Amino acid sequence: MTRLIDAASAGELGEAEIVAALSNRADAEGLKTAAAANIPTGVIEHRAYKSREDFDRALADAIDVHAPDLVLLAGFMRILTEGFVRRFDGRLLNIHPSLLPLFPGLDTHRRALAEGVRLHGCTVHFVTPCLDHGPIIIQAAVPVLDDDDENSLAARVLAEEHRIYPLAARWFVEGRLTLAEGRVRVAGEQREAALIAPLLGGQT
Ligand code: NHR
Repeated sequence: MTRLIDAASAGELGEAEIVAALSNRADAEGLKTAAAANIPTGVIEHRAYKSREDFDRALADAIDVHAPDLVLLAGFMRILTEGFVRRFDGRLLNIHPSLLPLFPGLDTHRRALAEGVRLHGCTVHFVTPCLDHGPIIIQAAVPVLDDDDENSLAARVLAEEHRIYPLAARWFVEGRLTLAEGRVRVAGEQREAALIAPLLGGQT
């Protein structure tokens, strides 16, 4: 969330203006960053609702107050119901810390290390009711190094998350993303642009 706010301030999101920052956690770091940037913030505590449907409806209502064109999940850790996802169909994005469809769900860095993969990374995708399986917009790959632990690997992936999420948001805002048959097309980009693969030569 902090990175997206900083990106917007730096003009990296094109014409986009961040209209609100909402969280289910009052202690989310991004809320402080948002408040400091004079962006309206809100907290919708999931524990205050008796079902996922009720929480999702309250969250969706809080989002709609700001009438956003695009909704970005950033570190959001509650699985969203079909009703929520449908309400924001085609304008709800997530960034996931793995090269999907590998390692959907939680603990992706631990699982990547346990499997011994040599390539890991992150994925920005449209959110669908099927967790971490929506159409993919952009991915970044990073090497897994022999000495990596969860923290070092997570940090290498995070640096790429910070690069590709603002880029995907900018493409959306510029109207360059189209969806057909479950695949995303990015208008006016080099073919390779939606795959970021830095430093695969070996250094960190
Ligand atoms: N909701 C839908 N419908 N589809 C997606 O693709 C979603 C989603 C909600 C969140 C982010 C996701 C991630 O990229 C995300 C994608 C939380 C969990 C999870 O298991 C899984 C994936 C993601 C976020 N959450 C537990 C739950 O019961 C709670 C875990 C916790 O609180 O620590 O909701 O990683």
